[in-house]
Amino acid sequence: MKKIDLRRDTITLPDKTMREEAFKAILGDSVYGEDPKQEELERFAARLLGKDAAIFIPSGTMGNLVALLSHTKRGEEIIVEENAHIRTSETGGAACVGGLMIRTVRGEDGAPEPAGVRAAIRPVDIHYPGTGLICLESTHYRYGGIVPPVEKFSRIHSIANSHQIPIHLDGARLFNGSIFLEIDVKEIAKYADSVMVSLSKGLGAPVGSVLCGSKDFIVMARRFRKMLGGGMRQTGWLCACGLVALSEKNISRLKIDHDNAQLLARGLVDLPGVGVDIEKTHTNYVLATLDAARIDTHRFVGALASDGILITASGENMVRFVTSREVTSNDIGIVLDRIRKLLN
Ligand code: TLP
Repeated sequence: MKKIDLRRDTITLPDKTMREEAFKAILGDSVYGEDPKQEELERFAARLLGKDAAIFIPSGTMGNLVALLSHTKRGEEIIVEENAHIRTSETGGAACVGGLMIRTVRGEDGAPEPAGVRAAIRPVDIHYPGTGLICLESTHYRYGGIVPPVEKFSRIHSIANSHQIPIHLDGARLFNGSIFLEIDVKEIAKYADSVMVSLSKGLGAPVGSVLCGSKDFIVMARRFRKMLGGGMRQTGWLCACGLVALSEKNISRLKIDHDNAQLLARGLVDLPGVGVDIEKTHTNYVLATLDAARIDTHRFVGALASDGILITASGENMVRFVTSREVTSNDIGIVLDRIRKLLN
């Protein structure tokens, strides 16, 4: 029985080109700037994201944390969307390691409401922490990979500028966002002073993220990456995979994942007891609500798992499917058939 894994896009394995490029890479000690592939990846990523410099970091979580540490001072407050990954899913690193307070602003479309951001910025007062940073996220993980409108980012950027507060963009899946919006990734990244992009999700590299920003910011980031233990040595193998991950051909194939998510979403809405908001299915995530009177979420997930179809229960009556290069359109047909049978 073929396993069809729709739990996450982090399950993606390096493809043949990545493995070949990794094998060929000339290696050096990257902590001393002597790994040619890491240098090449960092230069390439900075150009691609429209920033002056970049740094290769072992994970998205560390990339975000390094950004927070580089932008802020202990005791400051950062503004994030209420369900931002930085707040919900990064083990409290901002508070524990950064000594930062988190102020949340809700934003149904994934971007914190600009008026709320404006109101959340602290005035100068001896009683208040200073506002050190505003964080954005695209695509938004908790809201099912939706792509916040860039127009909102632009408004937040103006507000931040007028208060001289920097912006960090958690762009773990930023390329999915640019494909959905049909704009260059720079057109999103330009609203942020720093941006973190994951290489190890839909783009398929085994490990890593790149954090991009100004030259001075990256100098700080190098210190904090080292402090957190993220100064690796012969990174060339990983960075060779990262360069393939960021190639035009590899990025543009993310559209296939989006098409497969649409195929799945459109198939699911026709099934009894299943609801999907097609309008909110922007990228490679499909969130489906299950009618609790007819379907028990955990039994549903369990029944599919026993057939080799892996999905995630993402709340009481909600399941999540994530498409990736490991899943074909044919697999989506199999999944829909199986769910149809299960519900009938
Ligand atoms: N998200 C993970 C979850 O935490 C489980 C996943 O499986 O996709 N920002 C965003 C928006 C993310 O979705 C993630 C990963 C990260 C940052 C952190 O990246 P990693 O996993 O590389 O530390």
